[in-house]
Amino acid sequence: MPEPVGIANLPNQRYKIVSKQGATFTIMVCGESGLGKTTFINTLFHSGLKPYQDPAERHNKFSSAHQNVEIDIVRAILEEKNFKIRLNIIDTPGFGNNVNNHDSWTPIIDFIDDQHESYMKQEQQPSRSEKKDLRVHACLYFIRPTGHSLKPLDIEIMKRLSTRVNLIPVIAKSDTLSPKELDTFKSRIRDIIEAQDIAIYTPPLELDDPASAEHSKQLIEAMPFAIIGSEEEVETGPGQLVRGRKYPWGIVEVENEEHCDFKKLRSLLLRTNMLDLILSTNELHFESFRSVKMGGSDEENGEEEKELTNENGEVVKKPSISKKPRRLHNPKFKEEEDALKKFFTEQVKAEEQRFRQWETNIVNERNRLNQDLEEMQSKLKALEEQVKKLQLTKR
Ligand SMILES: Nc1nc2c(ncn2[C@@H]2O[C@H](COP(=O)(O)OP(=O)(O)O)[C@@H](O)[C@H]2O)c(=O)[nH]1
Ligand SMILES: [Mg+2]
Repeated sequence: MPEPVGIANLPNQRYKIVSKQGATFTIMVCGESGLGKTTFINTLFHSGLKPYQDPAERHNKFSSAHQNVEIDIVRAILEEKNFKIRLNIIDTPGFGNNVNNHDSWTPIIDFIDDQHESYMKQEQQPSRSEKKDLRVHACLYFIRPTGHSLKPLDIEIMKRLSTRVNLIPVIAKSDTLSPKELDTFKSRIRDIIEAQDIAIYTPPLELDDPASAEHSKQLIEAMPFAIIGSEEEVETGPGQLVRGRKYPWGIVEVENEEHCDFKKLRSLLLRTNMLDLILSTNELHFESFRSVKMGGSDEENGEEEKELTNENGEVVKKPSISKKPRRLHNPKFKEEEDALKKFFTEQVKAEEQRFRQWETNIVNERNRLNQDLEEMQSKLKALEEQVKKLQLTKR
C-alpha cells in the first residue's frame, strides 16, 4: 500500500503546517428540543472518537453576548491514517415549540456570527500562533416528523442559517413515519425549500468525475435526509446486534439504507464531502461575512454585492449560489486548499487501491481453489478408473 498522505513530504513549509495541525471540522446540530439531536451525535460518533487529551478542553459552555445559552461543545480527534482531524461537535439546546419564540434561536445565529468574527480578528493579527477556529462547517437542522409541512419558524430560521453556514436539513425520528408518509413529507419540504429560496448545502457535481457526480446526485436526491438515532443495539438474529430501535412490530436499523438515510448523511459529513464543507465555509460563508463586515464589494467575483436588510434592519446577503461560481479565489487559502485536496484525493485513491487489491486477492484465491478442485477431480477420476480396473480383473 502506498504512503497514505503526501502533505508532510512536500517542500513548502505551509504544507508542513497544514499537515501538523491537520484539519478542523465543526458540526452543529439545531432544532426544537426532543428531536433527537443529542442522540444523533452519540449515534454518529459511538466509536472511533479519541477525546482531546485535556479533559477540561472537552466540553465548553458558550455564553452569547446577549443571553446565557448552554451551547455544548464536544471536542474530539478523528484519526485518519496519519492525518488528524480535530472535530468540534456543537450541540445546541432546542428552541421552544412556541411558534413566536424568536429569542431562543438568536443565540445560535449569534454564535455562528461570533465565530466568523473571531476568526477574522485573528487573521488581522500579525501573530503566527495557531488560530482558534470554531466556524461551523455543517449545520444540521432537525425537522419535526409531523408528516405535514414546515412551520413558519422553521422557514425563518433556515433562511437565516442558510446565508451563514452550510445548511443540511434532516427529518428527525424518521422511524415515526411510514415510508409513504416520509416520501410525501420529503417532497413537500423540498418544494418549500425551493419556493422559499432557502440555499441548502448542495454537494458539488464534478462533471469530470462520473462516479463522484453520481454520488453527489444520490445525496442531493435524498435531501432532506431522513434519520434515525439510537444509543442502543438491538438483536436482529441470534447474536446479531445492530444499532436500531425496537418496536412491537419490528426493528428499525440505523445503518440500513432501506430504513433511513443515516449512512448517506454520515458519508457526506465524514468522508465524501468533509473537504468541500470546509472549503465552501471558508470561501463562501466566511468571505460573505467578511465582505459584509468590511462593507466592500466583491471585486474578485465581478459581481456587485447585494446587501439586503431584513425587518430588523440587519444586513443580510442574498445567496446567489446558482449564478456565481461557488468559489472565491483567495490566494491565501489556495495552498491549504491544494494540500487538503491532495490529501483527500490520495485517501480515496488508497482506498480504491486497497479495494482493488482485495478484489485481486479474491480472484486469485478463487482461481487457486478452482485449480485444486480440478486436480482433486482428476485424481478422483484416476482412482475411479483404478477401482473399475480392479473390479474387472476380479471377475
Ligand atoms: N423514535 C425515535 N426516537 C428518538 C430518535 N432519536 C432520539 N429519540 C428519542 O427522543 C428523545 C429525545 O432525544 P434527545 O437526543 O435528547 O433530543 P434533543 O433534545 O434534540 O437532544 C429520547 O427519548 C430519545 O431516545 C429517533 O430517531 N427515533
Ligand atoms: Mg439535546
